[in-house]
Amino acid sequence: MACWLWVAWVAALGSRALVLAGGMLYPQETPSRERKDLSGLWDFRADFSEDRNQGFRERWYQSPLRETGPVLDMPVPASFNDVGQDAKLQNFIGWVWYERQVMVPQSWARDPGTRVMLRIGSAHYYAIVWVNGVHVAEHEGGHLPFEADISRLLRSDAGEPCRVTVAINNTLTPHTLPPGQIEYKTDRLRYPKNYFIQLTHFDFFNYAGLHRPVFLYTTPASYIEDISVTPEVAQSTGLVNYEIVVHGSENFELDVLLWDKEGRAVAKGTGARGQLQVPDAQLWWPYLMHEQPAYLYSLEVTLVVQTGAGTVSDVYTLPVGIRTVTVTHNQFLINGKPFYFHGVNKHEDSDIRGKGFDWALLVKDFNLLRWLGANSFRTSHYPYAEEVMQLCDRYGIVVIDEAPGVGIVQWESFGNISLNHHLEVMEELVQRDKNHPSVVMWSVANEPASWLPPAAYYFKTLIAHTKALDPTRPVTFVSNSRPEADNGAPYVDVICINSYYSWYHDSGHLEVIQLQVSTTFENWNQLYQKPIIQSEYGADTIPGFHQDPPKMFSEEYQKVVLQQYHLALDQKRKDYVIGELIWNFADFMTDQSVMRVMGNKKGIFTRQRQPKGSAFLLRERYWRIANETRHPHLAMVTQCVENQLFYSLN
Ligand code: GCB
Repeated sequence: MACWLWVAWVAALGSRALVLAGGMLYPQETPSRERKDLSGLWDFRADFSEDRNQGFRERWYQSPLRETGPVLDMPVPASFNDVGQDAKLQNFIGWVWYERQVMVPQSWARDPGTRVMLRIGSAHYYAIVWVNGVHVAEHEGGHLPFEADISRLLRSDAGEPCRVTVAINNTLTPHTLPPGQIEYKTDRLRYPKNYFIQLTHFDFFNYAGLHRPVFLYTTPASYIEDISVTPEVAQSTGLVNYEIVVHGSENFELDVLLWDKEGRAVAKGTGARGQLQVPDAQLWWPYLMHEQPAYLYSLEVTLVVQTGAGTVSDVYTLPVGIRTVTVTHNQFLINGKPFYFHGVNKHEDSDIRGKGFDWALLVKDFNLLRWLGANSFRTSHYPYAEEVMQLCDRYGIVVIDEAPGVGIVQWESFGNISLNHHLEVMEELVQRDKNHPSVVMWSVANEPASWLPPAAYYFKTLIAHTKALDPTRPVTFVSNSRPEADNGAPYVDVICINSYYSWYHDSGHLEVIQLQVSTTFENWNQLYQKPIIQSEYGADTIPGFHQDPPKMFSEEYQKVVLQQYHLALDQKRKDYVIGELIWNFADFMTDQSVMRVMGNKKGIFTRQRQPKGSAFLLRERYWRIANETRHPHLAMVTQCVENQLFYSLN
């Protein structure tokens, strides 16, 4: 269970954030820190026993896993579901066991001045971790990192391999995020003994396993625990407010240096808190909004501590983008200029690796996004890997950072147990992602049953808490409710609405889309006067299916759905509609059902990242919208793209 503790209210009513105990800086190699990546093959076993508890009864963590029974080779990072040929493992619910033996450098184990951390990027859903048979960590939630200090354990077993055991349970309950429930089928005429299935209220496969890198890393015993950076802009001067938390010493010096891309030190400071001033700052601009988007400075923090043994230092370097975000009643401003989200919704999903992190896939996705002219995406429906967020910073792709609050539709998922967990998850998410300039808004949930009465208190509390954690970013949740019935909408800064006209409603009737989209926008606008994002729209499309006149599931139908939405969006986007995010970037896997043909096919790219016809349509649109900024450089780029389209069409 995550255990952030409040340590202080820092000016609760001011613009300063609540300060949380503990940091979650991404492990980095620096002059004072080393890192070991535990990616590769791990030993693995799923506990198929009737109660799934054999592993705990027999204490599989106490000796090497292969000594307690057969093991499989399991790649990390990856979901365990799709790498084998066994349907039972693919659909397994319960505890699985991962184990890896690793040799750590002697200096790590022997030097009392070295702190060694074990950090797990994501273990879906509930994880318990042992090192050499000793319990070191437990964590709830499949999409955020957690870590354990294992220095003392290594010291007592110096010279021995370090055995890391992780037990992971993918069971979802009404109080997990996302919620789910186990349904026991007791009719013995229809189901075998002890038969149960996992029900979920979301539309993606509940992949599980060690989904992201596992690292061992070191810091000195006194170390930089956390850095928080909040940028401001005053005319042409960039202001970088920083706050540094040091652990392990009361007696220290902190030096802070801000480097530009050319390697020039442009500002410096000392102490745990301060403001750096950068004259003529290069702002962090979104992709296609500026000829030099995504400008990143580097904030180098050096901690110096005097110990009995001499001087010890710790160094950490954080990429920093200077940009501001403001929301008015009808605009979303980045650096004071109106920003229009023309982007996508994604999933962490691909063949074989499921939700497992993969650099090649990630780079391909970013290349596709930029090809498309997409300037943004939403991390539907859970936080993505930290490496994804780093690339967003680097490429200028703007992010709506979503918590795993998807499928909150049952009454009991609005109670205090669920709410408390949701508050903790927001703390973990903000703690992890607060310094990314690409993150411009938090989304606390997707399509909750916000029409239920308890949703009012739930979202009021959740959104207020998120704003207290981060007063610099707007907060939303994504709704599929009617405006007058939505009990959470009063608390959001931006209205995000999903709709599937001519798909789930009026199926096949393309002619109603424009009217229905416009009416929906008007209704929301009349009630709230807040900016609106069309946060999902789309149609399932089987690549290679063609029908003219268009019919559902054909490539032509998907294109017309998009075109009809675009007509309505174009009427309102100069007014109060501030964005459009297609559902979905790529096809993705779901549970099996009569509604899904090998998963959800609403991607504009296939699951293998090949374009459907609609990808070209969207590309033409996104570049055209970007060009409306009339930046000469962009006009040129757009012209090239149009020529390219022309040539590829003729
Ligand atoms: C939605 C959900 C998304 C689904 C999509 C669909 O409203 O937010 O998770 O995948 O619709 O295709 O049904």
